Amino acid sequence: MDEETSNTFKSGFVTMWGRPNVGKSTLLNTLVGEKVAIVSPRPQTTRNRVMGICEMEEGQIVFLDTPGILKKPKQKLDEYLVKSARTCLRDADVVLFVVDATSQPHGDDRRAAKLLRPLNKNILLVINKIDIADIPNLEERIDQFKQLGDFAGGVAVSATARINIKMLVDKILDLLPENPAYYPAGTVTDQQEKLSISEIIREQTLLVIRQEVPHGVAVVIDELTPRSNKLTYISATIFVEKPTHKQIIVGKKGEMLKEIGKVSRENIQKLLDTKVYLDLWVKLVKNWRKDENALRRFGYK
Ligand SMILES: Nc1nc2c(ncn2[C@@H]2O[C@H](COP(=O)(O)OP(=O)(O)OP(=O)(O)O)[C@@H](O)[C@H]2O)c(=O)[nH]1
Ligand SMILES: [Mg+2]
Repeated sequence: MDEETSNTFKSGFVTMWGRPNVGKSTLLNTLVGEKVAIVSPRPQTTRNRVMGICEMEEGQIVFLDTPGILKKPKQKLDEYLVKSARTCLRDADVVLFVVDATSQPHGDDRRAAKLLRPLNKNILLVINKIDIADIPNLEERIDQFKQLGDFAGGVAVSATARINIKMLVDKILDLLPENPAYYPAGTVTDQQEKLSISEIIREQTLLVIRQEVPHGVAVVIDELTPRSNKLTYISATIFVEKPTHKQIIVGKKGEMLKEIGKVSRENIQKLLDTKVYLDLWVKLVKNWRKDENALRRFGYK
């Protein structure tokens, strides 16, 4: 290798793709080394394109997280999610097709794979959650996933236990074009502060609604005012679709809302590096996922 090629720098966009709940956002956070995307055990956690950057000597990788691809968009919000996910594919130099090793390929994996076919992109198959995939025939399962598309390579990983992450990064770098960095060194995400804060509150809310499908939750920051270098005042509203959800989120004597507020505040303090006073409200807006105006108001347009 001559000196010039050994010094090449690579940079490009890598889109996370796959059905809901396979661990795309968790993997993005692991690759970036910081929590930029929210994660929950419920499907359809991610709603916006989230960008996170991984930097190393050999290059800069810009990861784009997408909402998991849904079976059939039923609501206006679902249509928005699919559209937002597909936009991220357009810009991708490499696509990570993420699947869950703990279950067999299912219809949603096939559907997600099918959307990649006409694109003519380099796709890496990423088989995630191998830390809990306690099956004797992992090889066989990997072969089943390989049938879903035409992959430039594949790797079995664990986003939470950090297994084979370096191997994945190397495979991505191999496929990226030689380019100078797209973003200044040290950039981690382009996410606006307000959005990061509302996502932290939405994550904590999803974590408390155990028994109900949480898709009807949206969070809006009504006010964000630094009161001094040391204190930021934030007022936020959690919107829900059903009276029962409101009851669950508020909880007995407001206990649940207090807990959501407490953990959210701790996380927001870390993000802003100031003390935070957080005022949280819960409001009912029936059927907002079908309502264009509400979607716009909640930032999904
Ligand atoms: N054991 C284990 N759990 C994981 C791993 N990666 C993700 N998870 C868990 O899987 C669940 C879903 O993770 P997310 O990162 O929110 O999944 P996602 O693909 O982004 O989901 P959507 O945003 O809904 O499309 C969470 O409970 C994660 O903690 C892993 O490598 N091992
Ligand atoms: Mg996600």
